[in-house]
Amino acid sequence: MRSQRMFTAVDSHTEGMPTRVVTGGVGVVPGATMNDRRLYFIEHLDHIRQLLVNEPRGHAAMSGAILQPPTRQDADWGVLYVEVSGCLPMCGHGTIGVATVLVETGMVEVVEPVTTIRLDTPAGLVIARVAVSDGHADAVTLENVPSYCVRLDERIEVPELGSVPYSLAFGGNFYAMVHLDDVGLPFDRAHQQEILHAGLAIMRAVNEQAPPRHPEIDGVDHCHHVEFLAPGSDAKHSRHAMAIHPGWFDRSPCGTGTSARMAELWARGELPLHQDFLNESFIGSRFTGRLVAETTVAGIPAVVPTITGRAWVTGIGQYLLDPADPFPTGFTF
Ligand code: PYC
Repeated sequence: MRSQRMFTAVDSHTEGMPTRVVTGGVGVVPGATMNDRRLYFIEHLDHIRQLLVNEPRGHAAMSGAILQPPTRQDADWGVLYVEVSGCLPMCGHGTIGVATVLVETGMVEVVEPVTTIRLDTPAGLVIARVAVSDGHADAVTLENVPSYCVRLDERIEVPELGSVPYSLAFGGNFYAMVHLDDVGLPFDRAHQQEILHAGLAIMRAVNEQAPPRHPEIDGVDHCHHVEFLAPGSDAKHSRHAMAIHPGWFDRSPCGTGTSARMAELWARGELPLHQDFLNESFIGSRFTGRLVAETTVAGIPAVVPTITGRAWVTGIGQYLLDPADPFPTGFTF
């Protein structure tokens, strides 16, 4: 065996969605803030993301998180989120995976019944409160970055679909929210290819005609997620299919998507603070969300969401790159 790179990782899944938590092999990414590091990583180190999430080491719906020393004094760890669609500013299921791994590997001081971990993410400080019993991380409640509604009940012209009603909100990433009924599709995994096709067409239309832009986080200026709402979804219990660029579905209920959905429901006056919101994924797994405070983002009314979910450690791996490997950045299929 010979290797020119070796990455160490603890693999996990959060309500069905993988997070490869990279604990070694990347080194410290340059940058004064975690978002500067994200932008540096995208420009200079994207081959590492590709190697870790693409086939044959990953797959078409692979996701990961690279642990870093924090760039701010009030945080315990820094995190860079990587997945097949790129390097996200924030990822909810990934944060639940990271917090679970940090506790279960003893990489943080574990306190029962609740271990609090402060994470420096590209989108801002995220606080993870891990419910721990007998050293096991039973559930994680993360306090997310401020989330806000950008558009309510607007329409977008989408080739093949016509004029589609949608709303758009930020919950760590930008989410277009569309009712499945409005594109004539059922909430049924047997129809996943048509739902994905519609989602990618809507993303393209939003990014071409009205790209969103975060007023405070550099380089957060596109929509790569469409949250298709199932019939009957409301401010207490929502079910959705989350279509993600370049062509896959979140298996988890999507932490940042749940945050965006709660910001949208709050903007409608349908979801008050301190009320549970149950969000269900395309595979039926669940997160419980709550809004815990009101705030602003560059003057825009916003809310602070919490998301509670569970993760499980699935393996520990060392991922190698043989210098003769013909696919040094893997491949997509
Ligand atoms: O949980 O925030 C999330 C997420 C983003 C993309 C996939 N999952």
